[in-house]
Amino acid sequence: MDVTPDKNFSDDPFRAVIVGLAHREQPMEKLEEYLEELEFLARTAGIETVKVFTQQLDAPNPQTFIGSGKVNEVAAFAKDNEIDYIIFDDELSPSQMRNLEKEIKRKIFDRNLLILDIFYMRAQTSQSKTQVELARYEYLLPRLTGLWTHLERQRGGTGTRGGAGEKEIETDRRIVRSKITLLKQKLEKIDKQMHVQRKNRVSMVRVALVGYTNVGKSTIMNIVSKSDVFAENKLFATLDTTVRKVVVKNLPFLMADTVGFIRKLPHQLVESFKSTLDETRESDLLIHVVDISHPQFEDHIRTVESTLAEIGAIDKPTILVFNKIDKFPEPPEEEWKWDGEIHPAMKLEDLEKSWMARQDHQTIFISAKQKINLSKLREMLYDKVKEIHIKRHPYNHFLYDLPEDQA
Ligand SMILES: Nc1nc2c(ncn2[C@@H]2O[C@H](COP(=O)(O)OP(=O)(O)OP(=O)(O)O)[C@@H](O)[C@H]2O)c(=O)[nH]1
Ligand SMILES: [Mg+2]
Repeated sequence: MDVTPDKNFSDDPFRAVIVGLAHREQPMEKLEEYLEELEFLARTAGIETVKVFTQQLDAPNPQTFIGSGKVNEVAAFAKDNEIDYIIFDDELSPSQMRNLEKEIKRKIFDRNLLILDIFYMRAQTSQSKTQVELARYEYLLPRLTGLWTHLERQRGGTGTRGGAGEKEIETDRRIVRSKITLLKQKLEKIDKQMHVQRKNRVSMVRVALVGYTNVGKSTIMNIVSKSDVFAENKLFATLDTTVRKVVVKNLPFLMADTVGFIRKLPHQLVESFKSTLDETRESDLLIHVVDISHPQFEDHIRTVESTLAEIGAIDKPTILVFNKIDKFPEPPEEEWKWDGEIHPAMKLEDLEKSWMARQDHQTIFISAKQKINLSKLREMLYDKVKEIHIKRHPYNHFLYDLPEDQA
């Protein structure tokens, strides 16, 4: 079989080709945005994108997703350019994956698999490790092919190629099925413990930071709680929920930093991350953080809201925090346009006006990095949390005495 030998993580980064398909439901300009995000995801997984292929079809090809001519083109490129992986932006059916692998002779990833791999690399606690492992096995089970072999299974994350026959694959399937059963049992046990832990702190108001990945949730958590949560310019820097006790003035409450959302989060992941997301579901107040400097921030808001709806956490009081105003790309003066609607050539000032005018959520514009408007955010948090706190504890227990000058 035409596959080059394995690489180690210490070697050069893995080399990949990205493939995207524009069709009736996904026009080319949307596709280009999505592929940019896919490239960022690949980079996060330590994979370098060497080339991007796109194709326009009426609908995906049921056998190979893209057309057969394009398959040959990708295969030839992969052969001539030492390509390790072929990454597709959309979910591939098990048979599409198999057919593509047979034709191109490279390991095929789709967006889901890539996200699952990144989660796998990032998982820290036994809860998130178990959750990701379970989600990954469930996704892989119908997709086990010659190139996803027993080696793959030991290694777990991205990497490792080798061939295997149908018999070996059948053995693999059996092993994977029994692993799934074991992981589910393990997770149930962990979930029970976590539930008890959460129950033990019900009396304090609980606030959860939610939002698209890489918007600055952990940075805000660090500043507000003065803690040290891992934040960096990579997707899914945070997988495990971190909860900190925060005190603003005389008011203590709990603040949770949670996993970021992304477009097309694999269903298996949302399923198995339900308990991590319990922190969000059980919180009293959401801080929905948005990266206002990102050209697709409105798409991001929609993705976050629909994921929140999926886990049953949408109807909560919410503060909408537009972060990274320092990076907001102001349009050139001659393009300024302001008619009360939201559109691309808007100044930050006008964007603020139109969002502030909306009644559904409280809104604030900040820069966590440049420390702009942070005291206003604290103030807003204080008011909201206090409102919830007083409703819950009308006799005021837990509120510390304020120093005289602040009373
Ligand atoms: N320019 C600018 N960058 C910021 C700001 N806030 C955060 N960042 C940067 O954005 C990147 C992502 O920040 P994180 O706090 O890790 O974001 P997150 O939402 O926790 O990301 P995940 O945990 O990966 O979902 C980091 O490189 C931050 O330094 C800001 O106000 N302005
Ligand atoms: Mg984070």
